[in-house]
Amino acid sequence: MNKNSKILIVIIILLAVTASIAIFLNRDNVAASKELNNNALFILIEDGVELASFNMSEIQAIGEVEFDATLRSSGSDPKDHIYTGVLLKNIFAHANISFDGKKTVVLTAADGYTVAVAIDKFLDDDNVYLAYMRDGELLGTKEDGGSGPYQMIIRKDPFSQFWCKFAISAEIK
Ligand SMILES: Nc1nc2c(c(=O)[nH]1)N[C@H]1C(S)=C(S)[C@@H](COP(=O)(O)O)O[C@H]1N2
Ligand SMILES: [Mo]
Repeated sequence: MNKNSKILIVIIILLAVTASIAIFLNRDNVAASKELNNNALFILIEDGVELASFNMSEIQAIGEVEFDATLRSSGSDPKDHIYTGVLLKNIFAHANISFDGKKTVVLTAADGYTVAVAIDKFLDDDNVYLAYMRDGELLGTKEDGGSGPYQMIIRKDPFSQFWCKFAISAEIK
């Protein structure tokens, strides 16, 4: 075997070892990020009083559905996606929070963004969702370039500026 072949074999072995370590470390990352996503809490508030909070598996158990919606990001063409989530009103109902006499639901996000949804729209049958997956992948956090862990989506809204990325709480009042 000549010198060049030996150098080549050493390089190949080094690359294989590096790749294995990367895959191994990433396995931990994937597990950690799943854990982080599942631990993310969504808080329900009624007239200024925090009444309940749920993690991702609790929200899933309330009634996970898949639905399509059109994302209109600033600076790109509208894009249809399949989202996975739960109707926001079902999460409130699950916490036994009453809709009687309420006028609006205000979503607050981790970046300080807030969106108000009128009660009629909120009570629509197939419209206002709390989503956590898009096209089969977790939405991810703001830090890792995602739009979650939770994102409030108004399916029938032609203006997705009324959607709420990084949603952490919803107050009904
Ligand atoms: N938390 C949060 N939600 C948000 C925003 C935001 O800045 N912060 N921007 C809104 C706007 S203006 C649009 S068009 C949609 C899509 O945002 P994107 O352009 O970042 O995809 O999210 C909406 N929801
Ligand atoms: Mo926007």
